[in-house]
Amino acid sequence: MYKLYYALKSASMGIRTILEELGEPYDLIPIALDMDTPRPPEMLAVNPNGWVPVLTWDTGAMYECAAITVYLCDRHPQAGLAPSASDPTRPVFLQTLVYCSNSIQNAFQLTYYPDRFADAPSEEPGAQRRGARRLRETFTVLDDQIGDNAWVLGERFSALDIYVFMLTTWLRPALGHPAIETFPNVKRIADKVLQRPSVQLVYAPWIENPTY
Ligand SMILES: N[C@@H](CCC(=O)N[C@@H](CS)C(=O)NCC(=O)O)C(=O)O
Repeated sequence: MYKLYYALKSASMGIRTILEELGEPYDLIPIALDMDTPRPPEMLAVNPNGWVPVLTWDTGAMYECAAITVYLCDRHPQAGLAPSASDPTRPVFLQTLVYCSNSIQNAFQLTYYPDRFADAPSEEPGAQRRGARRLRETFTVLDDQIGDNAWVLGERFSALDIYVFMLTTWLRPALGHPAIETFPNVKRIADKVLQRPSVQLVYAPWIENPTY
């Protein structure tokens, strides 16, 4: 039985979607995104940063959304959510997942948490503007990589498609972010991922109100 430290709007929604796709039982532990609300000590023991997602199970625990994604896919290979180590698409699976986490998520962080990147409050709007431009740059690289592919990896659906979908739910033109229509290949895949029952369940609050 998995335990997922969970908050709406956060990267923990992607991990919950993967657990739904795997058909694995899990408990959600609700966490306030606001860092002023104290985290449970057992969560902080795993992730001293206090961020979600944190995943625990009978014999272990970990954080970092991309790493959890790989771990879950490898632990439950029968679901076919990731190419195996010997599959020719494994390198691009890992590369793209790390790019999403390291470059695209980082650009989001500049816009959502500018205080972590600016030396003074007066410099925060500059960090936000740079983050919004960085979103355009990094999503464009992903969009070009996808090209005419049916899914990010080509013909095959994978956890990477869920990850990319999750990233698109954070795009807010009202915050200066590019609109998803700017990246038609990403949008084509996000639209298909949205149809999956797992996504309809987990993202119901976002589907009802995309600016929730
Ligand atoms: N690199 C981490 C980032 C996790 C992260 O930024 N989580 C956000 C929600 S998406 C969070 O917990 N935010 C609270 C905060 O950072 O103050 C991951 O991918 O798991």
